[in-house]
Formats: sequence, structure tokens, C-alpha cells
Amino acid sequence: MDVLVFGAGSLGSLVGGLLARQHRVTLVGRDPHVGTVATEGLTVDGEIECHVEPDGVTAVPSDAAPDLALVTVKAYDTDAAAEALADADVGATLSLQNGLDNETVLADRLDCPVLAGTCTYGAMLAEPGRVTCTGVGEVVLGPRDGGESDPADRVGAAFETAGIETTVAADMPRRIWEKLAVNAGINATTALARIENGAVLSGPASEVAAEAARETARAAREAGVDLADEAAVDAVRAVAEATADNTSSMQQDVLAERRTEVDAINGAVAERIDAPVNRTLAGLLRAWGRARDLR
Ligand code: KPL
Repeated sequence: MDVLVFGAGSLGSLVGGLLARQHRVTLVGRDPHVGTVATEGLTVDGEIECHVEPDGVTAVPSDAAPDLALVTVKAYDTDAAAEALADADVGATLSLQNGLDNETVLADRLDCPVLAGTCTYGAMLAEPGRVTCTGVGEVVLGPRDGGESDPADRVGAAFETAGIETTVAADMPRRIWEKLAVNAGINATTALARIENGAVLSGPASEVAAEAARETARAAREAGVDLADEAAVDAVRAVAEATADNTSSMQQDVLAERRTEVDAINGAVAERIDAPVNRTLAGLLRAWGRARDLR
């Protein structure tokens, strides 16, 4: 399969690197990372070790015709991803991103099936050309509106061939909301308190994370998605346990003084319903970003 990964940050580089063990992969991202990948290849270390040689470029090639465009940019860059991919001849697109509505933004602009996905691999970009796998997880993907489809089966099989544990699911809308609950509970809490994911399992952070997840479940139900409070809290606990030593992506952003995805996570919940914990977490991170002029 010919795969174009749009967004060669930590997760995009890791998943792209794993796919490159079996498929032809092009990583679209920023220099110096993609320049190093183009000249020296990509090293994956940590819990998975390999060296692969995908292409590394800073823009979608004008003649790009990938079987799969894998979108791994931050949620606030989804519009830009859709714009950049609009002229390419793409077979199917898969969003592996945090937040809600990324698939809708892509589907509105792209003339191909758009799949939704979640990914529980942990990744950190260690230096240009080297990504560290901080946790082996799984990918779940399927049609963005639920149900079954040929492209989802084909993409799932391609991921499996590359050694990525993958489930093709018919209930992606519910899974995307559950993942939102996990991110709403873990990301902002760990970023503000500067704690690793496992610290939301007990102590003062645990009630903040659990309440943010319950509010997200309520927003899901208002949107017609059947997600119980307990299921959302259990999902937070399961991911916090599985990624206990990991630094959440939002804490990585805060430590690097980068813009965070809080608008697409806690902000998205607070926009839909009265959600005091999500509103407060979003307000604090927005204040932090504003003080640094991060937009
Ligand atoms: O998706 C994540 C993230 O960091 O964005 C979690 C699940 C919280 C794992 O760190």
C-alpha cells in the first residue's frame, strides 16, 4: 500500500515508521525532522526498534496518489491538512487525531472515503530522524459514521501486515467520544499539574480527571451517542494505567511551549453542554497559551 502520512510529529512518525516496515510511506512534516528522514532514514527506538527509509517531504507532492492518507496533525491543523490533500488523488483517508469533528472537516473537502480511528501507541520525537515508542498499543478504525466498509477492511489489513495490532470497528462514533473522554480527563489535568498519566489514578488529580470524563459522557449522550458515565471513567483509568509512565501529548506541548489541543478536547465539551470542569481546564490552558501568544 502507498501511504502518505500528513503530520510527521511524534505519533505520525511512529505509525508511519511502523507502516514503512511493509509499505511505501511518505512522511509530510517539518524540517529538520523530515529532511533527516529523507537523507538518513527514520529510527524507531524504545519499546519497538527498527530503522526504515520512508520519504520525508515538507509538502504533499504535486503528483501524490496514495492509497491511504493518514492524517496525524493536531486538531487545529485539520483544515490545513484538508486543503493540502484536496488536489491529491487519495484512495482513502484515516484520521488518527485527538478531538471531535476532524473527520467531518476532512470529508467536507476530500473526494474519498474518510475513516475515523483511535490509537493508543505512545510516542515522543526524540530528535530529528528518531522517534521513541513509549508504549505499544493498538489502532481501532472504521467508517466515520459507523457500520462497515471495504476501505476500512483494506486499511485494517494493511496495518496488521505491518505488525500494528488493529481492530476494524463498526462503532467509531462511540469510540471517538470515549477517546475524547480519555483525553478530556488525562491531557489537560496532566499538563496543568505537570504529572505523568498514571498520577490521575489516585490523589487530587483523579477526581478532576473523572469529572471531566463524566461531563464528556453527558455531552456524548446529548449528541445521541450511548456513553455511560462509568464507561467514560473506566476508559480514563484503563488508559492511565496502560500509559502510567507516559507524558501526555498536551503536557509535551506545554513543556515545549507549543499550542495545545485544549480547544478541540475540553473546549469542545464545554461548547456543547454546561461542563464546569472542562470549562475550567480549557480556560486555564487558554490563559497559559495567551500569555505566550500561542495560536
Ligand atoms: O492520547 C493521549 C495523549 O497523550 O494525547 C493519551 C491517551 C492521554 C495518552 O497519553
